[in-house]
Amino acid sequence: MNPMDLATYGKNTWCPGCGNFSILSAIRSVLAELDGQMQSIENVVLVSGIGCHAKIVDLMNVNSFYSIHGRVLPVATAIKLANPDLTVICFSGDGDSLAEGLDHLVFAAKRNIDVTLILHDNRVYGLTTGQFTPTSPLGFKGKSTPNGSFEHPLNPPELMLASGATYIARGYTHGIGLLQKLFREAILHKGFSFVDVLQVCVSYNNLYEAYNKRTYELKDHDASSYEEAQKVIRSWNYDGSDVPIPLGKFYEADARRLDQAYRGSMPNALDRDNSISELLENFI
Ligand SMILES: Cc1ncc(C[n+]2csc(CCOP(=O)(O)OP(=O)(O)O)c2C)c(N)n1
Ligand code: SF4
Ligand SMILES: [Mg+2]
Repeated sequence: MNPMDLATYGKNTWCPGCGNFSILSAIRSVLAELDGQMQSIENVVLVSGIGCHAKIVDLMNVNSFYSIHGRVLPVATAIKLANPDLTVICFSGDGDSLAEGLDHLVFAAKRNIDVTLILHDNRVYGLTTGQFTPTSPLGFKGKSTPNGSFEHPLNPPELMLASGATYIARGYTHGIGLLQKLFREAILHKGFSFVDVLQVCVSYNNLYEAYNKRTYELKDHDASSYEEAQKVIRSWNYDGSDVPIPLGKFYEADARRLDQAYRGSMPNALDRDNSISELLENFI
């Protein structure tokens, strides 16, 4: 399959220079490559939230569900539990999954549900034109913080490590080769996989210069060690300090998954021989 086989005639309204173009290109090539290797593209479902990031599903000729702001993971969880044979990939924003949808993100990691979440982390509300988000740096000046934000940013990979995610990585939209590698690994990983993508929003939070100067790719990092992962993740706290920013796979582990456990203990929801009353009997 050719990556352009996954293109649509949808109108692309992203600003010229937006980092979302790299995410789109990377996911198209990875899914085209995995088609047939992993399973057919017909068994892949994309789920998005609401924001500039979410428009990606309009541009992908793949089954998709355009959900509502903050609720990408409840929809993805339901799809995976109803049909565990599907590969479910979520596209979410930093506002989407770290503000309104934060509890869903923590619980998806805690449950280790076998879905992938790609976070378009532009560290701003892009679609609503420039308000600060949980990953905006201290002092960020935007529409809702004209005098600068007073809050310290969250460190999403650290939150994911503490919550139980079993694949955690960070990419940057100026490094498409690494993005492809991380997307491929995350999709093939069995369990909750989280890829934080430093996605530059050229219109409201243009961090190209800082990221080009400070990002580096991890070498000789032991991703099987929780302690090593914690150390490298904590080496940059999304603040404005001039420290190097590591990119790559931080952590990968094998652990019990919700979809596995659920399938073992509940009748298959897709089996038409199971009547609703039979299913409900499990809860009495
Ligand atoms: C339930 C609900 N709450 C709030 C909004 C308003 N809203 C739409 S997009 C958005 C912010 C998007 O920011 P982010 O998730 O970071 O995505 P980006 O646009 O930066 O890709 C908000 C607050 C909404 N549409 N629905
Ligand atoms: S507002 Fe920002 S995130 Fe949205 S399309 Fe434009 S550059 Fe991209
Ligand atoms: Mg955003």
